[in-house]
Amino acid sequence: MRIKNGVFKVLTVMLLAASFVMTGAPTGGRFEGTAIAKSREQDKKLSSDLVEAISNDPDQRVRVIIDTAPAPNSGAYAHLMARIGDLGGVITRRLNDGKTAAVAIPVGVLADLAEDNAVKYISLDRATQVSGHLEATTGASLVRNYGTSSTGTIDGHGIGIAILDSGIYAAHHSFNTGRVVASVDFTGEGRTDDSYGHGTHVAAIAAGNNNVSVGAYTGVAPASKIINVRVLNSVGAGSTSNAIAGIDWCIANKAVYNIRVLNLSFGAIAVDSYVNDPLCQAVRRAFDAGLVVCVAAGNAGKDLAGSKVFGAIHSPGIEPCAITVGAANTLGTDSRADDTVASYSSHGPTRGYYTDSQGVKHYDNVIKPDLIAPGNKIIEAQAPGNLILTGTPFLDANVSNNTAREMMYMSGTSMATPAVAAAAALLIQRNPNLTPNLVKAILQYTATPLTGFSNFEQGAGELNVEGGVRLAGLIRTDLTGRALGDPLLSGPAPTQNTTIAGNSFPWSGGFLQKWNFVYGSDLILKYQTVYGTGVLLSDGVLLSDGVLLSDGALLSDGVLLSNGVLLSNGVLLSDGVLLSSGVLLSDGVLLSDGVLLSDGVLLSDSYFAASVGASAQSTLALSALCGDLTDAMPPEPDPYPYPDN
Ligand SMILES: [Ca+2]
Ligand SMILES: [Ca+2]
Repeated sequence: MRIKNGVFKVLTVMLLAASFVMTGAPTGGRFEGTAIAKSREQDKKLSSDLVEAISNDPDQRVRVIIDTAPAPNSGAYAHLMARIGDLGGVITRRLNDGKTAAVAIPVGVLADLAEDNAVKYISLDRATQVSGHLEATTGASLVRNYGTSSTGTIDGHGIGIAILDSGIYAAHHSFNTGRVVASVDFTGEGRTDDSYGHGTHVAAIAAGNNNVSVGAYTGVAPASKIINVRVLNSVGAGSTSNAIAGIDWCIANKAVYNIRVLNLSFGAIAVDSYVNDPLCQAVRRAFDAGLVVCVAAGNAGKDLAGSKVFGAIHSPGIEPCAITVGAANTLGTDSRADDTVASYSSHGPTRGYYTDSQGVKHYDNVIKPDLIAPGNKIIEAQAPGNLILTGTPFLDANVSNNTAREMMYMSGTSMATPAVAAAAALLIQRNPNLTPNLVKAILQYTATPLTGFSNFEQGAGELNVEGGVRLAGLIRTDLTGRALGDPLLSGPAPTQNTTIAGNSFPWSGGFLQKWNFVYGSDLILKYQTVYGTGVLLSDGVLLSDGVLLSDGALLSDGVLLSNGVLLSNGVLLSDGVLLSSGVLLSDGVLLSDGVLLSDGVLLSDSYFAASVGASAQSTLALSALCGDLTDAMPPEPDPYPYPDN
């Protein structure tokens, strides 16, 4: 249970008082001298946050608790109850043998009501909430107290997350105050706000606080620093060169803002091999500089007919060093038992290619995404008057009349990615020495696989912040100079499952290589060379002409390979798609899902997204933005403008 911090209230009252002085005497009847005197008299019967609410917006309906003086069977009591109704109030519950009433009522009438002798005291019915849906279902709410005396609460404090997007509406109360520590524009428009509406939503998923709706929309890392790197313009478009400039700015300024994580919720259809793709090369530079780079997988998981499409991971999600994120659908419940992969979430393998001197195309065919996270119909911060909402007004969640507290729905791998970026920030806060490779390994190892989806759809599984932060805290902090096979943990091995919302799930227990999945407890018990710098996590096992190579230099003995392996030319070596446990899907499932058999040859119900025309792409993009039409997290009205911190 979380109660608003009293310190914040005091601070806010001071700020309100200051603004009152600066703006001079307001006009309007309720601020006339006699009204002020009257309200001060009645303040004794009103809780201080209600007094503040009256001055903020007298028309706002609030939930209050009214303590009454007369006996519940008296005439005075009956008169009071009738008066509450006359003033527009609705009694929602009677408590304490009727002496206390829970009432929904316009806040502006409460000063008058408090004059009634039958009223002893009126206080705000302060909503208490365990956590918001996003925090709860990712397991983020479970790790807040996993810190140490040196880390403090695990909420991202001190860690910088760069949001490379369409800008951020920094005045939204989800970011109060001063959370956006830097804003820089690379679009040439000379602004860093968010008229498109995408970046504000993305930033709030990663780092929004609990101000609105009593924490219903708290982000995964609600105290982290937000770095607003605007690379998408007012219509949500950007160039590769803008994005590269933004990434290079983050590398150059990482020490200034302690930037440890980059969030890239954008991408383009992959054409070039990641080896030649300039955006992938920029991502690699950031990775080499010690930054974790989280990238959206893309929203091309199906065609216009709704058929599943494989091989449509966007660039730079095709880059092996990136953490490429697909979208899960939580169906609005905190439990994972009903979760699925969102229909639009792009599936692997990656299809960037290069053409050799003989004119033969060589496809990358790397297994992606790396993991999935909630991304369907997520309610988060709304930038006022934004273009997305203008075009699709039904995405308005309408939780508040205050534009600085308003929320909207959005869907897509763009929404899934910041949850993972913020999770990475929490891991780094818990164990600041983690390399980007180890962050990626931990996030995949602790992810929980969903039944019925292959690695091409969900990677290692669904984001599990509880398991990730717990494991990060067990990993030794003196990683420099470790040799292959050295102990990785500072203590005993953890229990490799996580319980969220009453359901317990095993971890995936492994992570993806370029063309297969490795698993086994030795991955967390022993230091692996792929956890270091100068290599990629995915470099541990390679294929050459269909022969597996594991020379023991990058992965220790005892690490297991899954049986199903996708060869670099797109042919499946064995008859199955990999599952995290190493168990193979049956041939029938494999075929009906339309996995590639060889380059350019597709099974009946799938095709590459690249074959879809531009207008079809925009239709698919709109469809993804609106999300799968399932149950989702419900709008939670902002009950009252709570003090902002
Ligand atoms: Ca669920
Ligand atoms: Ca609205």
